[in-house]
Amino acid sequence: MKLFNNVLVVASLLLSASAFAHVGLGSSMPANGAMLSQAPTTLELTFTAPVRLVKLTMQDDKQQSVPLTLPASTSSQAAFSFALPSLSAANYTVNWMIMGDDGHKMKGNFSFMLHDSGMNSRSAPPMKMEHEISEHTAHQ
Ligand SMILES: [Cu+2]
Repeated sequence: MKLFNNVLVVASLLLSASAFAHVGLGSSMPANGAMLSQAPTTLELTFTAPVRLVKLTMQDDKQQSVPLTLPASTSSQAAFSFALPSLSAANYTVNWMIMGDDGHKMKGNFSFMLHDSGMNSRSAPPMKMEHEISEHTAHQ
């Protein structure tokens, strides 16, 4: 009976995994959770299959939008690149919405942090390379 229950659990896990096997964001530049000390000049998104980018917005943690120009092309592509205006130190969130060739819309977001270059900060925070973005408010 215990074995039977375990088989059921494994089977339902497999089913739910395949239900989420749609196209998604493969990687981005800056990467999700990146801590940058130099402002990026381009934003790159690479999806796991060619998609149409339906919507793309970027905000800092004060809800100020960063203007992005979506590509004019309506054909599907896997990789997108955008020129960024000069960014100031803040936490940024990128929200994307895509439509895959199967007609499914998917959306998601990722975040990265741009730190002050530190030139005029009186006491630099201790070096800590992999803190969570949620921790970041604590060391401001
Ligand atoms: Cu940080």
